[in-house]
Amino acid sequence: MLEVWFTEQQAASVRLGLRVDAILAKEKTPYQELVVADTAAYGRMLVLDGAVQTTMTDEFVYHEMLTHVPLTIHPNPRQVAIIGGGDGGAVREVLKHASVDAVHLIEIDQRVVEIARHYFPALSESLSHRKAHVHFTDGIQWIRQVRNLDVVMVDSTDPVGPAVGLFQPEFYRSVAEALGPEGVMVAQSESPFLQPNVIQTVVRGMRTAFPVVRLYLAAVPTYPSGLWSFTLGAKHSLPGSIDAKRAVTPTRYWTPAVHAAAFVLPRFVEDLLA
Ligand code: AG3
Repeated sequence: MLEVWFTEQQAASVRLGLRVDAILAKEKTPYQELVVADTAAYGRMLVLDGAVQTTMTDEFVYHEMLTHVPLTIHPNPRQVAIIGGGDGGAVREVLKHASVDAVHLIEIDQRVVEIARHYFPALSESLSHRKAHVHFTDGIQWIRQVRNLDVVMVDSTDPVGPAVGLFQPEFYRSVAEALGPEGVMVAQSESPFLQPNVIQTVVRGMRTAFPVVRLYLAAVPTYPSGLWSFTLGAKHSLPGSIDAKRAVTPTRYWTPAVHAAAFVLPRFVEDLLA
């Protein structure tokens, strides 16, 4: 029997293999190479430049933890921006917060949104919501000319290709200026096992722009090593606990208790931040 396998080269000597039932799309966009495939283990998958971005089976972990953590830390999030995230999964989660008036998605690659609208309706339907505004432009430029955002989330690819600038200290300082006085930002910051240097770069860069910088973790099985990090920057100290009245529904991973636990770091991760 013929078996087709997708392989991601996650690090110089680590690969992820997923058996593929069908390849649905494969194209070179002006920014990157894009693949959509149905995998046997994790369902439909979006791949950019060889790196798994989303699978339908584990996307909830990543999208819930990227969004609900900063949105419940902010006392009253109304204006939200997502840099990247063209699949729409993060927008879907943001819209679960009744306080949000507008969520702006800043995606450099229009083809990612078009492909998501076709192959990932459960994620991309959110982009048609009346509160959702999609901008096809460079997030680094866009963020420089906005003010008074409440929460900014960086839902980027790895720090290669189009996303490099989203890992620079200058970008975090632009985000801080674009945020209101209670503003919170979060950026996906890779794996403490396979990209510890990326975590250090993000944390150091964010510390130049925010007085409070905290790392938190979640388990995303299709991302390198399965243990994924997010770095949060805030202009104020974080609330001691999440107000039960702010509970978000429905969720499958995020709960107020998971939120609190995610900031408790294993010692080797604490050591990375020293
Ligand atoms: N963005 C984070 C993907 C990073 C995964 N890296 C990798 N597979 N090497 C996900 C975008 C989903 N909205």
